[in-house]
Amino acid sequence: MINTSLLIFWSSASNNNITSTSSIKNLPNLSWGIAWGTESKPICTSDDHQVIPQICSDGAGGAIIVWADSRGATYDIYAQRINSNGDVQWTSNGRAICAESDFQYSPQICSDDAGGAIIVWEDDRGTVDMDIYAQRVNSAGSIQWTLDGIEICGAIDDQNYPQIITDGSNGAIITWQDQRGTSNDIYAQRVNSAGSIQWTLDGSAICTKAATQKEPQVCSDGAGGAIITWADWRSLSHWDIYAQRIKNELPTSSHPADITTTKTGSETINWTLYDDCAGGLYRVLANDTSGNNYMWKNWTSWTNNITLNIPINRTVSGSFKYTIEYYDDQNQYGISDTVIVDISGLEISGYNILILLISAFISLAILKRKIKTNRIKQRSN
Ligand SMILES: [Ca+2]
Ligand SMILES: [Ca+2]
Ligand SMILES: [Ca+2]
Ligand SMILES: [Ca+2]
Repeated sequence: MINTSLLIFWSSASNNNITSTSSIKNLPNLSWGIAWGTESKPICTSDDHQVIPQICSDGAGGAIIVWADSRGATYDIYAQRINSNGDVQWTSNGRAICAESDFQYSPQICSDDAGGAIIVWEDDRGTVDMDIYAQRVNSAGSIQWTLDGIEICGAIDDQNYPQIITDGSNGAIITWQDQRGTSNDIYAQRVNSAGSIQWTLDGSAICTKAATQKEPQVCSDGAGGAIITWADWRSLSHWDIYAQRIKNELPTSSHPADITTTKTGSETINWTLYDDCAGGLYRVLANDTSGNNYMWKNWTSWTNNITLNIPINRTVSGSFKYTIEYYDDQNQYGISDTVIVDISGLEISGYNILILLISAFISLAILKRKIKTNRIKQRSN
């Protein structure tokens, strides 16, 4: 039997509280029906107003819900997690995601793909205009980034209407409408799992055409980037719809010069890897004297624009190829790079060692014999 429920949330005009119920569709041979009783489950019923609820899955059959909340002196952002029975999992009436003294509103939420969520909102703290802030909360309701959120965009004039999706690496891609220029435009920013912004400070411009661009929506492009669409007044006579993709750039590698060195040299292969985000993993393959590849350095993390200084295998002389393979934090591979290393120096093979040992043994025997002969001569004298 298929038992699927759809969680539906609304804010009631009569009391401005957050309420939920389950779906109401009846299909033959399917078990559809409300699961939590006709009264629905209370999520937050505290005094004052709770509005603009938004929801995402908690990845465990329940959900995380966020809303704007006027219980304090100004609107704040609160959230609550519920399990599959609709029972609240965190502090009664929700935990504060941002209770900063100024105005926070228009929250949006996406899963962090780890049982928690990333939440974004408009925020007018400290200035006369709106900015964009975000916070990550884990499955237990503990905030993960700076108290009251990190700044996603603090540019002049208003930034409004944020939207958010997961970036597939426990971070998020966020877009909003932005009035920093002469007209409303569309900007976007990526934030990683640790709360560090990944693109240009205050966001990458998605569309800065004349006239108004507003109300963006965003979805993943399936490769670490996003596709964003919005309403556009560029015709100056009617609203149109436009879209743009912001893509995850593939990582790239420097190409260090080939190296000619000796067994006692000290050079390293100084690859540097670059990416539009934080980095990823790399490995180095080398070939042995038979030309077969082997793993010289297993998968290791790399950081954007930090030189790697890979040591060289100096145990035998010859010409060897070292090849770096690498990918970024979205598992997108860059083009591998190869450096040729020529090593010179005296070979001490097993055969040579045997010859040396035999020579030493013979020399020692001859020496002993000479000493013995001398002693006999001395006695006979
Ligand atoms: Ca507030
Ligand atoms: Ca602003
Ligand atoms: Ca514009
Ligand atoms: Ca990248």
